[in-house]
Amino acid sequence: MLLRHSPTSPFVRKVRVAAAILGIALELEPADTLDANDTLRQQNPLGKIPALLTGDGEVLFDSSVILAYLDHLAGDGRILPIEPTARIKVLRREALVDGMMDAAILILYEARFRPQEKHEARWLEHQAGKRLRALDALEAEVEPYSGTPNVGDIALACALGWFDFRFAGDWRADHPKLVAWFDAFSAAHPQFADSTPVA
Ligand SMILES: N[C@@H](CCC(=O)N[C@@H](CS)C(=O)NCC(=O)O)C(=O)O
Repeated sequence: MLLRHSPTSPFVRKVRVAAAILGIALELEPADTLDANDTLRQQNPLGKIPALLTGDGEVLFDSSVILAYLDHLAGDGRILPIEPTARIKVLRREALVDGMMDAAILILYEARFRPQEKHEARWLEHQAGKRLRALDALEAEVEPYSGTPNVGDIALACALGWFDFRFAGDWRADHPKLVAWFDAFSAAHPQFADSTPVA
């Protein structure tokens, strides 16, 4: 299976970490989301990564769908619980974290796509509010890491690692429970470090 990727995308990292935990091999092919000639736009009309070419002609996106697919390949119930109450709880965590990353990415794109003098302060504050409220909510609800990873855990670890990379670890000072959780996740899964984003 071929993963269209970039080494710094937190959503791509979710897929790489899930695959590593489940023991599923993925081939990586870089994608340039800004290049109109990149085949990515034919593979995923949204032009976003991650996109997974499954090898049978199917292209899967987004990261949440890909993680569900990998769980299925690994025998079901490994990182996505089958029992409905647990499943919904884990999917809710993943949705909260993914939404937090979406907001953070929009903050980053404002700087990437618009010159400084055209930055829209109200829009940036709107997105920053989502990111901060989500971090606070996660700080309030996170339990000590269980050692058994699920899709919500994988998303959270990738988001926090990405905030270290792109936001200079600004989340750490006010979120000590998340810091402890992140340390425990990192220690429990040494393969997590293999996909640490680098500039
Ligand atoms: N909901 C998507 C979000 C993916 C996403 O935003 N990927 C970014 C890279 S981190 C991207 O491809 N951006 C290019 C664009 O928005 O055109 C997922 O979970 O996979």
